[in-house]
Amino acid sequence: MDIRSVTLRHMSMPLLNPFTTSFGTLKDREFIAVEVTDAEGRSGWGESVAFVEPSYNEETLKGNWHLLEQFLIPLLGQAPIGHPSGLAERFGRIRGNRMAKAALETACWDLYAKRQGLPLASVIGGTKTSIEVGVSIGIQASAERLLETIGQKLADGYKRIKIKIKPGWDVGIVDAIRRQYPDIPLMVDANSAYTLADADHLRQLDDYGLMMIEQPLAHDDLVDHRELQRQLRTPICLDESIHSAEDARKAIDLGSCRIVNIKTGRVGGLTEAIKLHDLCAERQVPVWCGGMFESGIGRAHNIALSALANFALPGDTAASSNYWEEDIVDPAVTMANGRLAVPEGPGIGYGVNPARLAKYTLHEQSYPIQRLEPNVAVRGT
Ligand code: OSB
Ligand code: MG
Repeated sequence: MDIRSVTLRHMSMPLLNPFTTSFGTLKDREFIAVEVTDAEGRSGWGESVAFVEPSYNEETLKGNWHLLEQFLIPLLGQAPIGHPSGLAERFGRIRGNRMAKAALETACWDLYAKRQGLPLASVIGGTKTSIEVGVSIGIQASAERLLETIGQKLADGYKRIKIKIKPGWDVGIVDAIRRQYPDIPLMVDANSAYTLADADHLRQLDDYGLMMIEQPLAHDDLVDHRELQRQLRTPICLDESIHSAEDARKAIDLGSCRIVNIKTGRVGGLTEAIKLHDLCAERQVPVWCGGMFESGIGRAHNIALSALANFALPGDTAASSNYWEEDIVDPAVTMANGRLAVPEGPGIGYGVNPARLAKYTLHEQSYPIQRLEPNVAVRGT
């Protein structure tokens, strides 16, 4: 691929409804949109899902910008890029900072697929033509408000409901939901709000037929999750604790979880996400695609990834209308009967709308990539 420039845009899009988790409330989604452009003027798109504050993980929007500008974009220019599956290794000399890596790596995957004239989903081996969708609902002001929101999302057609929980907003709330909706596919996500000392309390959740409890314990823990899983009938799903296929192997071997949430940003890109998917498939551990309030760009990548066969459970890949008054892609991501179609057009299959992109851009910067002759010796490679 002959990549000639990378453009970073600091975006800010207002969420339709503020979203509260055990770690805070979000009103405007700020993120970095990454555009890579080749010699023919084709563009590939990715987005960094890092938040402004390091509250979900240690990465931040500004930290990602720094990593991209000072380290990752220069690495792109260091040697010719054949296939995007080679980028993970090239970025491997940089520790961590997986969301920054994923932002640039996924943009290159989109460009690669467009150059092949193929949908990204097929390029990565996806076989589904549509995917099942769930929805994640934040902590609400009251139980009544939550039940009302659940009712709306079920009417919209979402195939499973996930609610955020924290101490004081957990067993009682799940009980209230089950009284009204005894049979809906339901799960909870704690975003690390508990410790092993809460095991007795969390065991009460076993009475409610939940599909899973997501990330109950510390973001960096596998050992206590193992102990908790031994005490719970409800499957534990890990999100924050899994950064790679290797982490998943260890978690599965230990018995720390029975389900894995895959987020491309959290694991450093599509190549690692696919590896993680394949490892879990081999171990017969179902996976599903998590969400990070992506714009249409990241959402389109999530849809392509979810086309892989072992994405066996509905993901947090809701339609654009769940988040935005207007999305920055055309067409908006829409759902029919609880499913999203996997696009058939080249690359991510959604176009970025220039006017709406500009409207939500706070700041942008382009970085030229020096053209390399294939046989030029490159320092450090
Ligand atoms: O833990 O899955 C999570 C959003 C931001 C950060 C972390 C999480 C979430 C969600 C919402 O649950 C997923 C979405 O709808 O994009
Ligand atoms: Mg989660």
